[in-house]
Formats: sequence, C-alpha cells, structure tokens
Amino acid sequence: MRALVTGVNGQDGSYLAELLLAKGYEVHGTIRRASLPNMQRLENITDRITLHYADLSDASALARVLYEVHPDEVYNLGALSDVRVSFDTAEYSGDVTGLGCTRLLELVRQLPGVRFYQAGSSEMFGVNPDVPTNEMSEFRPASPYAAAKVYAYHMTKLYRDAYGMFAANGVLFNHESQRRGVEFVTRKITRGLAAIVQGRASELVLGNLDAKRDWGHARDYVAAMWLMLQQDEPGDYVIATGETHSVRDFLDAAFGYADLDWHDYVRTDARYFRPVDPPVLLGDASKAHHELAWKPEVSFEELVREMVQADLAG
Ligand code: NAP
Ligand code: F7E
Repeated sequence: MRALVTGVNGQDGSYLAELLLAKGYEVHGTIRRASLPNMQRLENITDRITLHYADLSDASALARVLYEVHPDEVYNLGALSDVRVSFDTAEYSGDVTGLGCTRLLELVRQLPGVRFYQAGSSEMFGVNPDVPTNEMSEFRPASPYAAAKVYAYHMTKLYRDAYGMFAANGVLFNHESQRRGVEFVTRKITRGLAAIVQGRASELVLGNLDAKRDWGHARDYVAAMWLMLQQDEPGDYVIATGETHSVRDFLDAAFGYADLDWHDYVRTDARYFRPVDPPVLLGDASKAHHELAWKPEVSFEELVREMVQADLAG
C-alpha cells in the first residue's frame, strides 16, 4: 500500500507517517520550502519516507505529486491550523485550508480507486452550545479557519455523493502531544512551565483561561484516520475523548506535576484573546466506538504528564 500525506511534517503528519510505516506502507509526504529546518518531527523516519515539495495553493504541484506517486490513500492534513492566526489571514485560510481540499479532490477523482481522508475539526461546531456534539450536530464555525474546514467537509461529502469516491471526513477534537506546535495553549503551558522550573522565565502570558476543550493524544487520533479509510463504506466520524477541561484545569495539572501554583506565574494579556472563541467543545464519538472500534488510550492526566516530562527533559 502507498500513502500520500499532505502536511507530513506537522504534528499529526509525523505520527501518521510512523503508523503507516509500521503497517508496511510506502509513505510519501508533501512539504513546503522553509528558510530554517522544520523537519524535526520526522527525524526518526526521514530516510524511510519520500518527501515532495507541494503547497496546497498550487494545483499544478499537487497534480505532479499525485500522478508521480499514484497513492492508494491520500490523507489531507495540510492546513493553516492556528485558529487565532486565521483571523489575520482569512483569505489565505480559505485558499489553503478550504480550496486546498477541493484541489486535491479534483485530482484524486481522476485516479480511480484512491481513498481520501479530510482532516476536519471540532472548531467546525464552534459556538454551538448543544454539547456534546456528534455527526448530526449543527456546524456554527466561529473563525476563518473553522469556516474553511466546513467548506472542505462539505466538498468531501459532495465528491463522495456525486462521484462515488471513497472520501471520509474525520471531525477531530483537539489532540496534543510533545510534538504539538509551540503556539498552541497546551504546549505553550508545558514549555512555559519548563522554562520557569529551569529559571529561564519568571512568568507565562496567556489568553482566555475559561475556554474548555476536549483534549486527547495525537497518536490515538491518527489511528482513527487510518481506520476510517479501512472501512467497507466511507463516512464521517467525530473523534473525541468525551471529556472537557478548561485551560485552568490544564494549568492545575501541569503546574501540579512541578509542585508549583500557577497563579504565582500566569497572567493574561488581551493579545492572546480571539475576536470569537467557542467557550466549550466536547465530542461524542459513539459512532467511531461502534463502527471503527476506536477508543482513546491516553487519559487527560497521562497526556499532561507526558508533555510536561518531555519539555522538562528537552
Ligand atoms: P500542524 O502541526 O500545524 O501541521 C500542519 C501541516 O500543514 C504542516 O506540515 C504545515 O507545513 C502544513 N501546511 C501549512 N500550510 C500549508 C500549505 N499552504 N500547503 C501545504 N501544507 C501546508 O497541525 P496538526 O495538529 O498536525 O493538524 C493536522 C491537520 O488536522 C490540520 O489540517 C489541522 O487543521 C487538523 N486538525 C488538527 C487538530 C489538532 O488538535 N491537532 C484537530 C482537528 C483538526 P509547514 O510546517 O510548512 O507550515
Ligand atoms: O487554543 C485558549 C484559546 O490554540 C485552545 C488547532 O489544532 O485545535 C486547535 O485549535 C484554547 C482556545 O487550540 C491561549 O483561546 C488561552 O480557547 O491551543 P489552541 P484551538 O484554537 O482549539 C482545533 C481542534 C483545531 O482544529 C486547530 O487546528 O485555549 N487559549 N490562552 C490560548 N490559546 C493559545 N493558542 N495561546 C494562548 O496563550
């Protein structure tokens, strides 16, 4: 089996590539040129995967890669994944996170038999107050990022219905790890804590501490992506732990491991607040439990501990 992963050097791309290699796949991934190295997450597997330059805004580059590789499975993980930054880059978010998916679907349509995964997000439920949300819940996106993901979700469903493609949407709630980008709140907290413990910083500046998120481990979540493409029929699946915790809860757990009281170190600043921020996200993954036999393995406490330990050691 041969797989193509867009955004392979991101958090999820790196875990998914490792999973696919362990299953015996030939793994190809797309990357973008950067002025400084950004392949750290692939360090252990660089010599076992094939990398191709292609930006999701560049249909001709995507076409070259797809026709060269002719994969059995395509996982579209590439996106501008920072929700706050998407408010500053609304048009770019629509182009890459939204239209990027359509560009791929159009190309995949011309290669019969290819299975397609689209990385959807709990942010698509946005300010829907009726939690927990599942596959039947209303999307009420509250950022350019989320609106672009809703568009990509509907295009994926449309190509499945209109052309009979095997195209699946994962609607994944927040998932973290020691490889999480440093600007996301969980990693910002565990890195910030390590800097405080090691005397390199005296405070940590955050935004909305009341936000509640359903946080799981990225390794568990990439397994769900793969399972979605192994089913007899394509579908859409919510992937979540079914627990929600506030940013304050995360601070309690992380600083607790270092025997510190976060109130002594954390302050908030308006620049980290968003124009709109979904107050609570909580998922109901019953469909995935039943149809994919998927369940998260890592608890909230284990996730926080792993991230804290990794940053203290790093
Ligand atoms: P990530 O670490 O930010 O990785 C995103 C990847 O997309 C990176 O490899 C990035 O490459 C690439 N990318 C960015 N702009 C691109 C462009 N214009 N063309 C091609 N590739 C581009 O995100 P992640 O956490 O692994 O998430 C993977 C996917 O799942 C994303 O689509 C994200 O929106 C979605 N998602 C994530 C979560 C979560 O909690 N992690 C939840 C739901 C959905 P560079 O390194 O060059 O920027
Ligand atoms: O924010 C609050 C912030 O940036 C979580 C992406 O993977 O998951 C991620 O998006 C919450 C928000 O993740 C800070 O306001 C407080 O309420 O870690 P985050 P996100 O926005 O939920 C979803 C599912 C995706 O699909 C995305 O691609 O934490 N928060 N203080 C803060 N957030 C950040 N980043 N920085 C702070 O200082």
